[in-house]
Amino acid sequence: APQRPVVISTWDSGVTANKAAWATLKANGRAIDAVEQAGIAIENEPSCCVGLDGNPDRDGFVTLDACIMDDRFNCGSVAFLERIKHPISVARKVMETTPHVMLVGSGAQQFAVANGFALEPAKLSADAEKAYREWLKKSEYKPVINIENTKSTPQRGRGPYDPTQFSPNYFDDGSFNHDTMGTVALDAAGNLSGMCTTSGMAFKMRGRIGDSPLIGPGLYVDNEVGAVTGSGQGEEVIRMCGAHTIVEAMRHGLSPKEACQRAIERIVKRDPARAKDFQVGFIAVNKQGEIGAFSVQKGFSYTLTTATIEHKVYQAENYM
Ligand code: SD4
Repeated sequence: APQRPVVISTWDSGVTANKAAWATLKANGRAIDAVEQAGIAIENEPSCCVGLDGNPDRDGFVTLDACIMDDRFNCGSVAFLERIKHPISVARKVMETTPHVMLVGSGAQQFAVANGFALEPAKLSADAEKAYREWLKKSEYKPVINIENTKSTPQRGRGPYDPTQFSPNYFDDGSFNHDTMGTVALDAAGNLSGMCTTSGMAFKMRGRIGDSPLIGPGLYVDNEVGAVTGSGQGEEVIRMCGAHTIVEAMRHGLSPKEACQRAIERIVKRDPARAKDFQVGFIAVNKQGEIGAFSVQKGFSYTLTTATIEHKVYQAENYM
């Protein structure tokens, strides 16, 4: 018999997300409501990594990306959104009250404010302020030689864009300072939904968005098959259309873990040498309530909650 309800979130901070989702799921609530609650909870969590407490872009501004998808291919997304506390709820509003899927930047902010979301002060959290000051030191003093012109985009006097500074989230000891939370859930009625919310890669170029607000790469839900989201270097996920690729692999018979593994292998295969320097991890749940995860590097964890498993954190298997 299918195991349901079930909810799985990226990382160990998935405990916060799953607790919020479970309150809805255990009361026979809908998966779409559960995953939105997961997003709200994690965007509220000052010790976490996403939402307005996250790290800023290289110009010092926090810019948020989020998306949500239900069991009927309805989806909503916001990207490059500033000064709004709950991008996941704005994404849901886009899904439910507009003819569009995605709003970005000032348009997304205008839509949020028109729908009653407060415009928060443009202020960094203490942790983000500290991290940004640290980053600025290196970015100012580290000379960058021989990078191609396309990557040398001077901005506000901070010198050329240094690609070696772009993945500061992955450390040599294998730990990973993530900034994205994704949740996928199967509810008691057997319907799937998912969400993803992020402040994006720390110290990204201004205006950059990753995979996390993109329906297809960062999140995909097909209610006949399964739901997938992930975390990590967004550019690598976008080019392989990660989440959708995994849903399709499950459609063709792979288990959630096998499907995640196959997508990770494809990402690594493109450039195995470069793959040593970035992290990507996926989580998946299928229509039967089976779950799986796989990542490039060690250190990717996920949190699982079912009727018998109470917010338990597991390490995903990995390629390296
Ligand atoms: C991005 N996927 O903006 C996000 C970053 C991330 O843990 O997942 N960090 O590319």
